[in-house]
Amino acid sequence: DRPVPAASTTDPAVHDSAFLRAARGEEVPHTPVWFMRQAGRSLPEYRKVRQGVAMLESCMRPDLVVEITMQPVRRYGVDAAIFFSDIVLPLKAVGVDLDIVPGVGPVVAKPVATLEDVAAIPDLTPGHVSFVTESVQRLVGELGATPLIGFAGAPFTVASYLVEGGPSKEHAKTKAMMFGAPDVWDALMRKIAGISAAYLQVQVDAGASAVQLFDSWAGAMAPADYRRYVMPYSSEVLAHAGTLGVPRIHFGVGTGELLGLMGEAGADVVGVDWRVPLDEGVRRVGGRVVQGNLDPSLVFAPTEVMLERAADVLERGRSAPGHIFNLGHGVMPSTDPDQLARLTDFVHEHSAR
Ligand code: 1CP
Repeated sequence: DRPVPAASTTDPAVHDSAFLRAARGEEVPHTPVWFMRQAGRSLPEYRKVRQGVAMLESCMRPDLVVEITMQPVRRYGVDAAIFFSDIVLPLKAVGVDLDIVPGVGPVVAKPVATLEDVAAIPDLTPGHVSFVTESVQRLVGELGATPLIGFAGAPFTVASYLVEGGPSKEHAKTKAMMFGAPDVWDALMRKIAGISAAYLQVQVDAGASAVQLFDSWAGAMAPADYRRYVMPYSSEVLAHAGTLGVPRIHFGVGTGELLGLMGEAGADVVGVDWRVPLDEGVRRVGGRVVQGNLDPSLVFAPTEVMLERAADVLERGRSAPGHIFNLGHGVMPSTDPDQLARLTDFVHEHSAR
């Protein structure tokens, strides 16, 4: 009793794409590949269209979202596009006072500390993000057979920005709330889970054919605390996404000890960073499909070294029911796009069945 598939996945070419076949654990003509943060500062064509346009403004302009999302698809021939946006965009859309500051990241004007602060954050309705609906619809038309991945931030990672007020290494205030004010924590995590679930649904309703939940900073948690304070809320988002009929990818950084739980949270595909050998990752996620996991720094090595390591990742990925090749985290801005072009071609050729 599979849920009703989204409109885009009823397009047979998209449905049978290597990316979606791999995500479902089916046979593939080659291992599909895409790169987290494939759009963005590593591309000269991105820097050009972003000139004079602030990050969040660019996310709200369908012409720019479509162009920027298409750029890496055109350049590399990757097997999937990822919607150009940011994990804090839905908060901005509902009215949270925040900005993405160049060279810093998301900065929140009034960090969240109390139940009143949480209550002041509105729930997300499709009307808040009509520009997302329009952008996704236009993109799906342009992408043809290439699937579009929609995404949202997982509650913990988004909460960290809201509570800390900006990027943080230690997440100390966030953990202080988690351990010291569990009622506020629960209210905040529920609020974000609702926003992220609604935001994913908007993207799938408009034509996205897979979703990725980014819990980039989940690796800051010990497993028992992850299970108690983080996992239930991510599960809520993933359960809702499960009703939409598209594969769900669950990703975090430094999550070696959490991979089993991240799979159990309700993911079809678990992203593995480069610190865990991919075949070991496959064991830890309990036979789920995996995504990853070349060290993003390897693009700075000589090409033959990078490709040798990519071959090793492909080999280890064969122990999974399905493997989607990716970097272990996002493309770094100083990456040479020609290296990613060579990497894409290599993955396609080396894995051709
Ligand atoms: O591949 C693509 O097209 C990238 C689209 C994308 C995605 C998936 C952007 C654009 N942001 C994100 C998600 C995101 N944003 C994550 C999860 C993914 C990850 O772990 O890399 C996180 C943690 C953020 C928060 C964020 N936004 C940061 C990190 C700050 C920190 O805490 O260290 C930063 C620097 C941003 C800004 C941002 N988002 C996206 C871009 C291209 C940029 C750079 C700003 C710019 O180009 O002006």
